[in-house]
Amino acid sequence: MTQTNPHMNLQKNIQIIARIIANYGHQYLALPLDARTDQDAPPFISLVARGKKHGYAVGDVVLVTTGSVNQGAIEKVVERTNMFYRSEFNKQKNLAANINQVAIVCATEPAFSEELLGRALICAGVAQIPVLIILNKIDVTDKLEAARATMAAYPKLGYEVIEISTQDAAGLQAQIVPHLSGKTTLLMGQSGMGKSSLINALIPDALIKTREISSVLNSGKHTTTFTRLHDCAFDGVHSQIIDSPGFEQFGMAQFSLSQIQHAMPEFVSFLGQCKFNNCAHIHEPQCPILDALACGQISQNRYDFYLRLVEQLKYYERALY
Ligand SMILES: Nc1nc2c(ncn2[C@@H]2O[C@H](COP(=O)(O)OP(=O)(O)OP(=O)(O)O)[C@@H](O)[C@H]2O)c(=O)[nH]1
Ligand SMILES: [Mg+2]
Ligand SMILES: [Zn+2]
Repeated sequence: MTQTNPHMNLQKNIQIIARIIANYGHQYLALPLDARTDQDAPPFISLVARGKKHGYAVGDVVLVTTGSVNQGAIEKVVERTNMFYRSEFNKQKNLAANINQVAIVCATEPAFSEELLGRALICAGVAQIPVLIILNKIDVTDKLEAARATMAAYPKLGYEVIEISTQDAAGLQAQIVPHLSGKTTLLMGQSGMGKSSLINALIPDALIKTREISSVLNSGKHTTTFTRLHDCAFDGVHSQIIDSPGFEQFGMAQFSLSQIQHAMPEFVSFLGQCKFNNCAHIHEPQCPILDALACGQISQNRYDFYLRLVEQLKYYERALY
C-alpha cells in the first residue's frame, strides 16, 4: 500500500534544508531533514552542485533550491561539524561529514594492510573523530591468530578493537550494536573487508535499497561504488551508518608534520619536550620520542610507519616546518 508522501512533488523554486545521503561522482541524493532512508518511499531529491563547486559529502546538511520534480541544486552547506577526508595529490577527497565515529573495518581474510589502517587512524585523529577498529570474519579460524597478532598493538595505543563475524547474526548484534546505537558512523576500509555485509546484517533491505539507487546511478557491480548513508533504529534509538567504497590507497598530502605527530597517540605525551622546538624526532639529540623508541616504549613498527609518512610529506614537497 502506498502512503501519501508529504514531500512528493516538491514545489518548484523553493528553498529547503536537506541531508546528503549518497554521493556518486558529482551527483548527490538527499532527503529533507525530517525524512529517513528507512521509511516507506523516502522522498529522495537528486542534487547537483551549483557552478563548479564540489566537495560536498554524505552527511552534509545543505541548502537546496528545488527545480523540476524531485531535483534541485545545492546552494551551500548549512551544517558541517566535521569532515573525514583523504588527500590524493593535493586534492582533498571528502568522504563524510557530520559523523561522530569512524569504524575502520579490517578482516582476517583477505589479510588487511596495517599501513592503510595506520593512515585511516591518522586521518580520524586529525579530524578529531573517535575511532572504532573492527576485525571482521573471525569465523575464518585459520587466519584468526595472525590477524589478532597484528591487531594486538592497537588497544595498547588506546584504540578500541572489537571482533565480529557478519555470518553470526546473534553474536553480531551483541558485539556491535552498543557501539553504533545513537551515532552516525562512517564504515571504511579496504575492499572485501565486509563493510556492506555488516550493514546488510544489521539493516534488513539495505542492500536492496542500495541496488535500487545503484541502478539509478548506473552501476550494477557488487563492490560498493559510492558512499551511502543508511538510517536505522537499534532498540528504537535512531542511528546512522555510512557505507563507503573500499580503498587501496590513502593519500595524506594535505596533512602537516605537526598534525601527523599529534595524531600518533604514543607521541602525544612527549611533544613539546624535545630540545629543539622543531624536532622531527629523527636524529636530533635529547629527543624523548627517540628515547622512548630506544627503550621500547614506542614500537619500532609504528616508528617506521611514522618515518614513511615523513618521507611522503617530503615527496609532496611540503616543507617540514
Ligand atoms: N567468512 C566470512 N565472509 C564474510 C564476512 N563478512 C563478509 N564476508 C564476505 O566478504 C566478501 C566481501 O564483503 P563485502 O561486504 O562486499 O565487502 P566490502 O568491504 O563492502 O567491499 P567493497 O564494497 O569492495 O569495499 C563477500 O563475499 C562477503 O560474503 C564474514 O564475517 N565471514
Ligand atoms: Mg561494500
Ligand atoms: Zn623529538
